[in-house]
Amino acid sequence: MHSNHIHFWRRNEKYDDKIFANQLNITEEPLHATSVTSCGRLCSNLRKSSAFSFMKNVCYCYDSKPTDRFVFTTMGGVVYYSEEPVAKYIECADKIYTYLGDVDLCIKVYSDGRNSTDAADKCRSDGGHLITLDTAEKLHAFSEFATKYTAYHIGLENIEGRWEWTRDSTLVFDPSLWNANEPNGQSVSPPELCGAFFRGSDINGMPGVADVPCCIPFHFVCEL
Ligand SMILES: [Ca+2]
Repeated sequence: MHSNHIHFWRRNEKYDDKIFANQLNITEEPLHATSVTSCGRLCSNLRKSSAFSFMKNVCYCYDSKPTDRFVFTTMGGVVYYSEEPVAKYIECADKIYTYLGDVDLCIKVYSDGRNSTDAADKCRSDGGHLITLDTAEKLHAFSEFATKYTAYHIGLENIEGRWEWTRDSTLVFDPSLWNANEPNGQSVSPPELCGAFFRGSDINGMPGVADVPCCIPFHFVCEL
């Protein structure tokens, strides 16, 4: 699954009054911190940090959560925190995205026109990506939000003749997602090397994807 969940520190009394240093600590020496909050902030800035303990001005950042198997030193007054993933729908609401529970997608539709590169940049600045609509279920779920006869940039690109989802190139592109008569390479210069969501190109208004020029500004859809 995606590793895009944000995290927060949760107080974990279970390991209070214990120091797990020398087995789990990320830095050789404990860090100096003036409060639990600043200790948490220091540890958040260290890659891989997923737990910490704090006492007075002494802050240990751990690279994994202690378990009962680990050796510890007893030290009264130590408080212990560990990192917990935030549920996706909470993260979604925090960033003013819309959560589509049926397909577990957290999306935002932008209606200012951008080319594919600028659209991807905007999604990244939200901490996300251009949306991956790799299944018919996701296409249909998103189509509720899409205006008919309007193209939306999504995270699909033609890389050396192969259609790839930009977020995860190991996902296999399902050709049944194409709109009727797509991909048609209608424009030659610029070539149609980006995939866009489009609804309404056939008589049933079925949602699907179409090949479009990457440089043309369209609405776009980000997901977290
Ligand atoms: Ca086309």
